[in-house]
Amino acid sequence: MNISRLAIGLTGLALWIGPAVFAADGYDLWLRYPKIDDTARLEQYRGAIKAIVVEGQGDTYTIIKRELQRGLTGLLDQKLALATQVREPGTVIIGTAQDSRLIAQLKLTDAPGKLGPDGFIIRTCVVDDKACIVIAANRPVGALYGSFRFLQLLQAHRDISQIDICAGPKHDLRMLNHWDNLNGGGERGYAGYSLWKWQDLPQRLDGRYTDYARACASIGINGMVPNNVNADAKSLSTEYLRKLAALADLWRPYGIKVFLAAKWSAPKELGTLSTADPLDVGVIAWWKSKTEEIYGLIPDFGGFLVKANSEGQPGPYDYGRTHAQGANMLAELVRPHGGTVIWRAFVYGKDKPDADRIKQAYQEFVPLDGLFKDNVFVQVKNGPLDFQPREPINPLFGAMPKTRLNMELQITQEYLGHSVYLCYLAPMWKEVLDSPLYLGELDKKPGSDGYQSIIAGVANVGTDRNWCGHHFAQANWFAFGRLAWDPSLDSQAIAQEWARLTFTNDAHAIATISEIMMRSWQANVNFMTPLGLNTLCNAGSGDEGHYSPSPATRQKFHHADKTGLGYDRTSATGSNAVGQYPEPLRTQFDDLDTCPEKYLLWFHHVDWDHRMKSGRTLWDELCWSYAKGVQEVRQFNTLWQTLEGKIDAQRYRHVQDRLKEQLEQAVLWQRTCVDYFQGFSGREIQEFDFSSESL
Ligand code: GCW
Repeated sequence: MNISRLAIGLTGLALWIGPAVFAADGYDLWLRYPKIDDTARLEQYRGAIKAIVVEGQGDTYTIIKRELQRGLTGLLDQKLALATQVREPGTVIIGTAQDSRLIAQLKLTDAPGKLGPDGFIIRTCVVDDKACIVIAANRPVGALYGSFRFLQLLQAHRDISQIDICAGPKHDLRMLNHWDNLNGGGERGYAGYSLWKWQDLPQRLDGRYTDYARACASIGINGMVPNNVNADAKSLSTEYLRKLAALADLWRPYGIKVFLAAKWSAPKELGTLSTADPLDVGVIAWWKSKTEEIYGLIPDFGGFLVKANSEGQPGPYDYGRTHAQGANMLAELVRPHGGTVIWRAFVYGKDKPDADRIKQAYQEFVPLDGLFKDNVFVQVKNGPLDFQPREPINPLFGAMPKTRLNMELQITQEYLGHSVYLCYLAPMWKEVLDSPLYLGELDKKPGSDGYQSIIAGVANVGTDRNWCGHHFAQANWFAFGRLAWDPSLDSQAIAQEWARLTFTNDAHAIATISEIMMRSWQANVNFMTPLGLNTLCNAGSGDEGHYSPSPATRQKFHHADKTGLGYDRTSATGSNAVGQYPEPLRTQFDDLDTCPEKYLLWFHHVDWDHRMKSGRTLWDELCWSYAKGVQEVRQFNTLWQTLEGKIDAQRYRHVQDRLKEQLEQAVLWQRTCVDYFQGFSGREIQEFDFSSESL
């Protein structure tokens, strides 16, 4: 065959199979925009959406136009006109009252105040006697969020004959923390390498930076820290700040603000100083000029995130100063620029008096309440230990009434099976987000940075083609965005919405996918760390760390002995960590009879023969939990098989393979832990028959 004809033939083939191949590899996340496959809906949409009017000018409006054209062309499978005025019914008008004459004339009175700077309205309105859909906001970025939401309604086949949505976010700053190192590696990342190619910046901008921003904006994420909290001082060097500025410029129109994780010893490492004492005039002068340099390059720089005096990181304690003194020094410097200092409360380490590590953050931070400047946030992990499969809420929430606290969640599955286990995290996050202790934090006074509330999630994205390693890990990125916007949302509703956008609108598939998702977290808890156990995994900071079972090396976390199992944190005989909780939680956790069984071994050392609510002894309940966890994963495998042919083969097989591996892991966890604990209990291992349970 003639070579050039072969080449043409291959190109044709690639064009032909291209979109299908890419559609199924997960790269498009929940932004796939396939043609609506429900004929009645498609007709409704085609009748209701005929043209788009975007009157505003500027980069954000360009992005809005591009996204709507891309989305609507895909979903409706027809080209859409960009109009300048309302010529026919079915015109979609997008913008703000300031930028759009059409929107200004509608006088949407409930917009200001309720929506805030980021909210939006999507509403069916009559404009110039024609039925139109209006997407209105107070700022262009709100119109962008509204446009994404509108496309998502269509992707989920929602009825749009009379829409009236008015949505403003509950958290002002909804941010991702990337634990990425400057050399392209990352800490606790399980989806390939870091997305940020520092060596290519600022000249070369990888196309994924834009797709990342699109994905973030589509779920309302508006802030990010690109570098690891175990920071490298080099990220504050002029060379790296220029690189960061290029990213900030690219992401600004998407509404994404950049922050930096700052290393406390930077004045010594980058400068010529011999100290990093926050009260030293030379140190203050160094940070001042650094801060000014940053704002010169990035005028809307968000501020600093700091991990200090924890796990070997330097900090103000090295100089006999407190966290407040450290945070306030930086806060004063970023304040004139509207910046924020986010100071992490995840502290533990050497020279600490209390043997029970989970008490340390409270002990160090509560006495500092009222001493932090008003543009400081103290960033607190959801639980008091460290992103375990399940933890009770961190008692710092509610304990510092004069300080703004913000929650740090972990989207990356450090302790929940990396990118191998299917584990939908929204139900776990909801346990803390719904707690009155946390909800109180959202009503504190805004600071000089304008923020009343922040929420941070440790990101799970990397260079893997599907961004998150496991296709279902995308759901956790999505759910984080949704809950950051509105923490009162229901986990199952988010799961179903994600399944519709990401996979299909087929009713059986949505029901099955969301069913697996909703059961997944508890299943993982059961086969890893049931009944309030924690940290039974292997140690290590590399890729394999915190993955496999290793209870024998974790005595100090589970305290197993001949009499029983669990960590005594009671007031009478234990470490009295319960004393850090307000009433009624304190008494509830302290009492063996009222402590919820999901936290039992977190707070109590319990006799092997203790009677559980099920009627089983603790030992039998432990065996049952591990067996139940394994059984659940076995069922996920069976349920998933019912989806063959309902979703594309590529993603079907990928998930199927991971579920098989998860089952092998679950069995390994069960055997290892049950055998190990049997060495203490000396009791027989019960077998459980789950065969009568339906799927
Ligand atoms: O969960 C632990 C991780 C560390 C991490 C630390 C932290 C960034 O094992 O890798 O360091 O928490 O949150 O600072």
